[in-house]
Amino acid sequence: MDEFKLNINEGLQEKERTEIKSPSLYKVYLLNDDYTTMEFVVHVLEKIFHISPVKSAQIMLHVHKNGKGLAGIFTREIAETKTTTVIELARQNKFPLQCTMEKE
Ligand code: TYC
Repeated sequence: MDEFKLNINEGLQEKERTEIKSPSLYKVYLLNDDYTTMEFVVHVLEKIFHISPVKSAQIMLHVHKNGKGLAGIFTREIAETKTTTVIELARQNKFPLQCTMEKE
């Protein structure tokens, strides 16, 4: 990104330079609860976050033991969509699973 910023402003006067900002990133977390099944959480990690079955099981167990775990890091709109999709899918399946996002 830094190299790109240098290139597009190459040869321009300070007042002519374009300000280029990298998008802010957001961490998406799954939270533990006593009712959502382990199988459903693994399914969510595989299908919504495109994480392998082995890694999904590891993340699910981390959340189960520690209360919270990172599912992924995304730009704002993608993080919002993933968070909403997790909660909708959980409610359709009558699970209280919670998903939150935090600015990095
Ligand atoms: N604690 C749940 C159980 O014992 C499993 C679980 C894991 C639930 C991770 C939510 O984000 C979660 N069935």
